[in-house]
Amino acid sequence: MKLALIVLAACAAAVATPAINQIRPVSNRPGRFLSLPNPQKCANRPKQFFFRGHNYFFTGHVPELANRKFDWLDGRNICREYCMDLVSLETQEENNMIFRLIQQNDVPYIWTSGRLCDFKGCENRADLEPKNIYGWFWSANREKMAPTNQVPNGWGYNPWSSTGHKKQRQPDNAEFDINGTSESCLSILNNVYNDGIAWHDVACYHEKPVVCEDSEELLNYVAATNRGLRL
Ligand SMILES: *[C@@H]1O[C@H](CO)[C@@H](O)[C@H](O)[C@H]1NC(C)=O
Ligand SMILES: [Ca+2]
Repeated sequence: MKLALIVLAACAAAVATPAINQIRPVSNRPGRFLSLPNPQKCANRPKQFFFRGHNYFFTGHVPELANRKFDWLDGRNICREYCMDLVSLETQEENNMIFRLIQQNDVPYIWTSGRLCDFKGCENRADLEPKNIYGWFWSANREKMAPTNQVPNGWGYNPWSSTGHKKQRQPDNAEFDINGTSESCLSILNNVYNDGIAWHDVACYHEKPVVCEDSEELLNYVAATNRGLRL
C-alpha cells in the first residue's frame, strides 16, 4: 500500500508538471510536488458541507486559512494534507452548489481541480485535440470533462463563460497572447467580465482561495495505513 501511494503520488506529480520546453511562470516550475496527506489533519478536516458522500470546505471560512490565497498547485496541496483535493464539478447539481456558495458569500473567485492536459504525457493523444475543446480534465480524479463548446450531458447550461478578456468564449488562453503564459487551470470567476458566475481558463500562478473536496483515494490510503483512525 505504501508503494502504491508513492506510485500514485509520482503519477499525480507528473500531471501537475508542465512540459519541459513550455514557457512557464516560476510557480509552475518543475520540482514542485504534490503533498502527502497528514493523518491527523485528515481526521480533523473541516467539514463545512456535504454532498453525495463527500465533505467540502471553503478556505475563506476556515479561520487559519481565511486570509490566504494560493496558486493552483499550492491550493491542491493545502487540500491534500486534509485527504481532500481541489473541488471537481462533474455534475450540474454539484456545480450549482458551488456557484451558490460563491454567490451567497460574495466570493470573487476560486480554483477548481480543472486542468488542461498540456504537459508531458499529454502529447500524441488524438482524443485530446483540439486541446481547448477536448483537453480538459479534473486533476483530483483524472476524469475527462465534456467538450468545452457543448452543454455537458445531463446539464441545462454550459458552465464555461461566453466572454472574457478577448470578448470570446472560454477557454480563450488569453494570457498566452499577452505574454506567453498558458491559461492551464480552471477558475470560477464571479462576474469579473460582467458575465455572472462562470468557468474561466486562468494561468495557474494566480493566487485564489479554494474549495476542497474529499479525495476517496487519499482517505482510503490513510484509512488503510492508520487502523482505528476515525475519518
Ligand atoms: C503576464 O501578464 C500578466 C498580466 O498583465 C502579469 O500579471 C504576469 O506577471 C505576466 N507574466 C509574465 C511571465 O510576464
Ligand atoms: Ca481565460
